[in-house]
Amino acid sequence: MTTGVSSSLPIVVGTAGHIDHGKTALVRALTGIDTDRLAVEKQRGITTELGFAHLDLGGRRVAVVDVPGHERFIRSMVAGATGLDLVMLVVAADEGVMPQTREHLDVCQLLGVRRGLVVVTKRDLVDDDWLALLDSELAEFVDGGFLEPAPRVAVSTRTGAGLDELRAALTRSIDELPARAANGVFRLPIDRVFTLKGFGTVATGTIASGAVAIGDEVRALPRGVAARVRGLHIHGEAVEHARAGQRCAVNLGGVATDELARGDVLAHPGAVAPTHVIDVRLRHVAAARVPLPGRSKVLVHHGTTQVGATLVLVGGSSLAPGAEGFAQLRIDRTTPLAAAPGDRFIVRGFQPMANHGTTLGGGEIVRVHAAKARAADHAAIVAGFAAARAEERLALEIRAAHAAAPTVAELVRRTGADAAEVSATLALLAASGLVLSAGAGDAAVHLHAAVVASLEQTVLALVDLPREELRQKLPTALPARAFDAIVERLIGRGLIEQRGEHLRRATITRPEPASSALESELAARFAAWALEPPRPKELAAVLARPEPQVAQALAALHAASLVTKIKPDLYVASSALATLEQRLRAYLGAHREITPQAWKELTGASRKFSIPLAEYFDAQKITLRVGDLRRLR
Ligand SMILES: Nc1nc2c(ncn2[C@@H]2O[C@H](COP(=O)(O)OP(=O)(O)OP(=O)(O)O)[C@@H](O)[C@H]2O)c(=O)[nH]1
Ligand SMILES: [Mg+2]
Repeated sequence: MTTGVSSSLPIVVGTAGHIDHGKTALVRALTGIDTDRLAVEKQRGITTELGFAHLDLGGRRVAVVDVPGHERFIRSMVAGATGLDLVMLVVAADEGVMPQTREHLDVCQLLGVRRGLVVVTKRDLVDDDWLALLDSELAEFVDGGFLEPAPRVAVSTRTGAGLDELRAALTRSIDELPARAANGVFRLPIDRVFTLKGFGTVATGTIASGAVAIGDEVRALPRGVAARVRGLHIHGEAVEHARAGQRCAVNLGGVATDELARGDVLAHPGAVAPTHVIDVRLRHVAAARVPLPGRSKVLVHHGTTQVGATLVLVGGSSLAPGAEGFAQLRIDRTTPLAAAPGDRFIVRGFQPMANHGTTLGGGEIVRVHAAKARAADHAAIVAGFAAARAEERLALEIRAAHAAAPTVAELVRRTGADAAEVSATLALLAASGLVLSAGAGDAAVHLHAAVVASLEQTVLALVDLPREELRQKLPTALPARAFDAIVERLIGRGLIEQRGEHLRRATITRPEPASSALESELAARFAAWALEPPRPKELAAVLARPEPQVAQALAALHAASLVTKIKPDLYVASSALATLEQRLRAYLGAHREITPQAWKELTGASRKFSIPLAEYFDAQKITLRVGDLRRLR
């Protein structure tokens, strides 16, 4: 309709709100497009499926998604709200806040939508006094949520009142949107599949992460149906490639329309592995009447799909309304999710709550392909992953794999980061001594320093043996090239030697390795010791190296900020300290203060270490000591 549109922004604006409050009428008034296409929608005057349009504002084009308000179609609403940049929460002037106004606002909040506007519709039906009253009700309603600072605009699609003001407010909000990251592996959750005459199979959706180009091989997950990208369209215009945040139509070759369905996720072959066991950070909606039990059957909404799952709380036996905690989603076997850490999700129950529908909560995925939460320390492990920055999280994944040293491709499937990002982070971790890489290129495998240290001890304890026999005594998961790397390191350090096929303890002592080798070994040891390292004066004995060299290496690590000085005779790995700080902040965010006992549990360390660590955070002005307790400063 409009010509001269200079660019398509990767921005999606969506509606939300109670049934019949005027969402579709608003989209039509703004875009000129009637998104209620289906006969049933026209007959009954309600929206049953997602509607798609586009909006031209200030010479730019953005995508618009219209969602149904009826409680029965909440599945479509959640699919539509996933990945929105901006939501227009629609409230009819004559009815005010209704159950799905609340539920939809909660869904948007839980899905991580951070910007929006409140649009009061049907303003022709009420007078100014009523409108003023409603506005104060709405101010209270959005108080404390992401819409608190959002503009509120009253419009009528009957008279056209307020529409110019709304367009101006939308333009301003779009200008202020932060740029969206386009990194990560390509994933496109499909929201529609249809056949287009002359083209064949077409699937549409908003790209959740990464990028895709014409000619790419793709798979529709979870079933892995193969297809090839023949064409790409954004807002009806043919393009060569498309990236995260863009709504696009993908023309697929080699696949029939009925082999695909809404809820499938398009991805590049091997880049995404559907997962059943997912660790999450979960918020229970404040509108709930009762705490969430330790274990319940739920429906999980992720991307454009809805699957059955068992929700198991981790580190607690119930979750109060409005509270946040860790949990595990055990997805039904037949419907694994093409999920990645950082994805958002919603969980719903089967009993509608008064005034709110069935949305129980939602949150963020912490870890995919997780181990079943049985071990007592599972909560601490999940908390560690949740608090970790990108490099630390990769190191934690590698550590969790133990001897089954993962390849880059496996780490891509666990993190959702693409191969280039994973390789760059691995290079940093290898340089800091936290990770040992063995082999080259795609076949290279990666071991955590803590695992390397324990495997080295095992090897040293097992020599003298033929090399192959020794390898068979190590964990079967250990790849041969990782075993070779460990043996070579021990030979390089002069601790063992190979005679024919036999590995045995070294008989001749070699000159000490260069200081840089000692530094990386020390860094790896510190990372493995985490919060409970030996004292500096014990290090020389532990490493079996001359004291002056060890002191020099420690000083070098300190200068490089790889270790932090807690007090003169206590240094700890900076990465472990950063993780502890994040866990401390999270704890104090939730509990206001921490007791000595809770602190000891949080650190997982003995008093010998937990006390100086607490004093360190006091000295850093992160915590304030009040008697026995500590608070955030
Ligand atoms: N008087 C008046 N009526 C309106 C206005 N906007 C919408 N309506 C009427 O409200 C009814 C519902 O409008 P829709 O746009 O279909 O509502 P909706 O929010 O999309 O409904 P669902 O998609 O089913 O949740 C229709 O009869 C519209 O004509 C308005 O500004 N003034
Ligand atoms: Mg509608």
